[in-house]
Amino acid sequence: MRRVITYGTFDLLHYGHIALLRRAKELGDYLIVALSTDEFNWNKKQKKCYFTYEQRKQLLEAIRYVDLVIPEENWEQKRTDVHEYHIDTFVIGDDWEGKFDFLKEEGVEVVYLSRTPEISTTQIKNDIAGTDAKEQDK
Ligand code: C2G
Repeated sequence: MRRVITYGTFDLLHYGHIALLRRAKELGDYLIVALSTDEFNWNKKQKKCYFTYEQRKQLLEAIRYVDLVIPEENWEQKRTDVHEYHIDTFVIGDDWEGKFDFLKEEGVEVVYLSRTPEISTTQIKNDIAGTDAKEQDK
C-alpha cells in the first residue's frame, strides 16, 4: 500500500484544491492531508482563515480522495511525519517547487504538482468583496 501525504491550509475549499488532492491520490493508495491549524496559519503563515480548523477538517474528510486528516502545527514536523505515517510520497503544489527536497533524505519520493492557475482563496475573497462593493454602490 503506497502512502501519500500533502500539507496545506485548504481554506474556502475550491476546485484547485480538489484537483491537487485527486492527483495526489492517483500517486498511491492512501492519502493523508496535514491540515494547517488556526494557530500555525496565523502565527507562521500570516493567513487568517475564513473557516476554522475543525470546519476545514470536516470539509476535507468529505472528499473521496482523502483518507486521513492530521494537524499541521509547524514547519518542522514533515521530517518526522513521513516516518510516523510510513509515507512513500510527499506531494504539494509547484508553488513550493524545491522547498521540500530535503525529504528525499528520509527516503521519500517528492512530487510537485502544477497549481490550477486561475483560482485561489485570495481571489475568491477579493471577487466577493468587489461584488459587495458594487452592490453597495447601487
Ligand atoms: N493549490 C493548487 N491550485 C490552486 C490553489 C492551491 O494546486 N489554485 C494547491 C497548493 O499548491 C497546495 C494545496 O493546494 O498544494 C493547498 O493550498 P494552500 O491551502 O494554499 O496551502 P499552502 O498555504 O500552500 O500550505 O507546509 C506546507 C504548507 O502548509 C502549504
